[in-house]
Amino acid sequence: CPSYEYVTVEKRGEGSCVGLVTLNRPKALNALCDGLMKEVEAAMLTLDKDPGVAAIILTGSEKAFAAGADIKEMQNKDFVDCYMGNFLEGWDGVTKCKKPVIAAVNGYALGGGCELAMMCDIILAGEKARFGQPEIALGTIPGAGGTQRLTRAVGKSRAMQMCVTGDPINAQQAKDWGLATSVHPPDQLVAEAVKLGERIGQHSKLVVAICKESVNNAQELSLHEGLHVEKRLFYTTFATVSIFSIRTLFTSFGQKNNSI
Ligand code: CO8
Repeated sequence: CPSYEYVTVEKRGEGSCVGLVTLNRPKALNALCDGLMKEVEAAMLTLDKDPGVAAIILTGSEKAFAAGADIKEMQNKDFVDCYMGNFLEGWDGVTKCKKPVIAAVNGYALGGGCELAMMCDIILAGEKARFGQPEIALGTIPGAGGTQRLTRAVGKSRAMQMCVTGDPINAQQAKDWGLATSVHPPDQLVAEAVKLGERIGQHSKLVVAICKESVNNAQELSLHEGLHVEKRLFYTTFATVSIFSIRTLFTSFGQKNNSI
């Protein structure tokens, strides 16, 4: 792996099949500066291309997943800087991964930190996690999905309340509201995410990627279009090695082939 300043990259789990990207800017509570976001994209896409990796985890520290966009980097920008400089352009690298991305969120996930977690496919929360969109208190609004992905995840009334008050929710609320799938003790969170990644790794990488594409279409397409594309993607799986190996499994108890 290339060397990074703001993230660390490892492989964990059985057969090193789970990529782990850890935000590592502790003095600023993993505030998302431009350099960090570029490294997140590079690290995620490197793991996404690694044929041995089945799923990727994005995590931070026990105190902070990420405390938002870097306020110091943002504070002197004016409208022209933002508009002409395409501020936040390219900060959505996580969404370009074909493999499932699991956010393991301990501590603060605020502003851009909450938005970054929501760019992932599955969120697991540590017991002390706090999810919030506090931009309103800074005189701005969420700019990387906080009004959009959050609304799709928790519904309009809850998202509206979070965005217009700026008040965070805790891990249990995040789970109850469907933002996170489960809550774990902080020191076990990454291990739980690795287990989930290993579980995903028991299936065909190709079919998992197709499945992820189809689930994500539900966020983008009408039901009619989504069902149509789902059916087409379903048909494509009948052209894969995986389905042939399942046929073998049913006929001669052969091993399921998850290497493709
Ligand atoms: N930016 C820059 N530095 C930060 C940030 C931040 N967002 N958050 C914390 N820090 C720094 C502090 O300045 C401090 O540094 P120093 O010691 O040099 O002064 C260090 O981290 C520790 O912070 P605190 O002393 O404040 O730690 P506390 O434990 O007392 O408080 C909090 C923790 C509550 C998280 C507090 O730090 C805080 O409120 N931070 C700001 C949270 C916030 O408002 N975030 C939203 C930012 S706006 C935004 O994210 C716009 C979205 C843009 C899209 C991004 C797309 C991915």
